[in-house]
Amino acid sequence: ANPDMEWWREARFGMFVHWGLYSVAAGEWKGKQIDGIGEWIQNFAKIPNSEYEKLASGFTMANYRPEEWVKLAKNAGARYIIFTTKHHEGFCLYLSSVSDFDVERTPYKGDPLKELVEACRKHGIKVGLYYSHRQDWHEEEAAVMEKEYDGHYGKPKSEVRPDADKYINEKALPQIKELLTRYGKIDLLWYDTPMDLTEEQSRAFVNAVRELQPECIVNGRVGYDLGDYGMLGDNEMPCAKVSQDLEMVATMNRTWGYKKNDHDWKKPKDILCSLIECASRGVNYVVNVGPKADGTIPQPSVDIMNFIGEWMKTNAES
Ligand code: FUL
Repeated sequence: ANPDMEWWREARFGMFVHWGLYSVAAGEWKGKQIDGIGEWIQNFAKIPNSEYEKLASGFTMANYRPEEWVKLAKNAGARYIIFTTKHHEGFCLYLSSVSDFDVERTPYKGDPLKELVEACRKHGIKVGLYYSHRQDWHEEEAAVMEKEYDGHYGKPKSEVRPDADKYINEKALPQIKELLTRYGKIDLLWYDTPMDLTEEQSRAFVNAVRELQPECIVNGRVGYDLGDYGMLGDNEMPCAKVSQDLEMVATMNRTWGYKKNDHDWKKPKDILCSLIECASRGVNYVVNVGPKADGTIPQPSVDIMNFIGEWMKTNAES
């Protein structure tokens, strides 16, 4: 049975958070600017794991104030947050017993995911967890380092290592279980880039959620149309009113993960217009912030969220 989609349909607006070791690199490798979206830097700059891992010591989270993040979202009118628990780089933003490539390698003492989930609950914000279920560049079987970036969720253009089962059974599914059993109620599981997964493999990721938390919604990018709502590309807006449940995910500049030299911010008014356009078409809009390694959200993103909040005060129904 599918979960009740009511809260999600009513929400209409969410905030994405992309945070990981790529936030430490911030778009630069060995003094060179690396083109493209920041969270793909390991792939684009072909950084070996042994070197990439060292970024963990710079992931201080020294100014991480999850409650401030949650308030930023809430004040803007967002009803849910989607947080990268593990992006394609394979690094876990929580304490995992399945892999030691996790926050324990950072100077931070604590579990950032636990703290964020608690802050969300306290302020009545729904919790969405992003988990890269196919790509994991840290694991041999799931590395997909050869892929050219071709638009996020389609079939890979070039060679992929075909046997994902080991990674799925020994890392991905056990970690999904951790995420769904250790942090209380999770409202949304957000999978990404199914690529060459088989239907059976995608189904296993849906089933894991159904078994452990039947009320938890699964997004469309789990693959094969098995999720609870449809799928769009990154920054893709449907151009007409739709009858299907859809969600647009959007960046505020040209990257999801923090890049210190990306200053190409969209205008607050344009982001607000996208949100309104989505809502008028019956589509959810999820806007992204990419915090720095210390946990601070870039000021232009804060300004955009606050701009939306101001508009909400006078224009939106509560
Ligand atoms: C894409 C990913 O490959 C990007 O890095 C980002 O997470 C975006 C939201 O989804 O498919």
